[in-house]
Amino acid sequence: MLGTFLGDALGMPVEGMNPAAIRHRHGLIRDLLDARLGRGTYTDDTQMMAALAESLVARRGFDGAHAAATFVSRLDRRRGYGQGTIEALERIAAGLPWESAGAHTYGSGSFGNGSAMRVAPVGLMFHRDIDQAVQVAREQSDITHCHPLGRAGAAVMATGVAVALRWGVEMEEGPVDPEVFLGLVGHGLRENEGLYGESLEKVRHMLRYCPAPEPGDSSDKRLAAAEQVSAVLGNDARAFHSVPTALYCFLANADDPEQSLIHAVSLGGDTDTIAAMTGALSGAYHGAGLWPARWLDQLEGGPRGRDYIMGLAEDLFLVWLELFAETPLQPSELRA
Ligand code: R7I
Ligand code: MG
Ligand code: MG
Repeated sequence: MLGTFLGDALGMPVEGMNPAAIRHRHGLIRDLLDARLGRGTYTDDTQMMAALAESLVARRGFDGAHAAATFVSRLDRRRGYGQGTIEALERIAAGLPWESAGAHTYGSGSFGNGSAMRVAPVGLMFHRDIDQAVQVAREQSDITHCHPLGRAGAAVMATGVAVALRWGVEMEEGPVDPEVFLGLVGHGLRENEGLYGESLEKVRHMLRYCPAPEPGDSSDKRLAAAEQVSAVLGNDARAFHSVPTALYCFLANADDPEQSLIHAVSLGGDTDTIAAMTGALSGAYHGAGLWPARWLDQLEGGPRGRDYIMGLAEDLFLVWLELFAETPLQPSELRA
């Protein structure tokens, strides 16, 4: 949850810029930059993630009507929400049932990344039962993003967070095997979601042929690699052009959460969201202890800022402990 916030805050100031423009204006972004609402502030990505966590805690599990009402009550337009999400939340506020509020957005429901960027708490809460994580991820997507490709993006991200958390714990942070990881992430996909299957294949390919930059790499080499990754995997606000990119950023930098976010932001496009999703994966794997203090110190405070998010994570953990700590692991072994 902190990883979502950090990636969001690091990427937000350059959201929408391409990799060359980012390099020209800022060089390699390693530190939180000044922004419209101030350095270290969060956007819709963190706000919706927190709202979902609040609802999971309050209802001790997923309750669609409650989660939808929480999204509505937390809506703050200054935080840069996607248009489809705003429309769905306005319909819910006007009394439409949450199951159908987003049904006609963009014709047949949104496939934006809005329901994937917020889903980390679902992956955390249901990490012992990945089928359930996938199911809840799809249900919470329906509130705003009911296009099959939007739902699948949320399912893939929740699975990624669940597997990353389990890998960190069960394998004692042993090195992540990208083949096994991506195989598990693809496991919950349905037949009509083949596009994600292809994307996961492209992630494998890019990990092999375009690995993370080395510390000594020239700025030109980094830029060429960033342009290649964003061209092949995508870097825009469509779920299928950003969820696979976040998986790549995590897997290419699985031993170094700080670098995973720096790498994600360098790819340009939907930088806050790709970095937020990368942060969710890196944070689930490593825990909160490896994030740089210079970033944590500069995160927005206030009523829904850093300390609040950390407290919310603690609350979610306590609910998990009470309800799910005894749940048998499904699948029982990650390597299976
Ligand atoms: O998904 P959503 O909440 O947006 C999240 C993004 C993140 O980058 C946040 O940081 C914030 O900046 O917004 O909002 P949507 O409007 O549902 O979807 C986002 C984008 O996906 C839209 O602007 C469209 O470009 C694209 N999109 C679609 N395009 C064509 N047809 C989503 N669904 C469709 C579609 O059905
Ligand atoms: Mg945002
Ligand atoms: Mg974004």
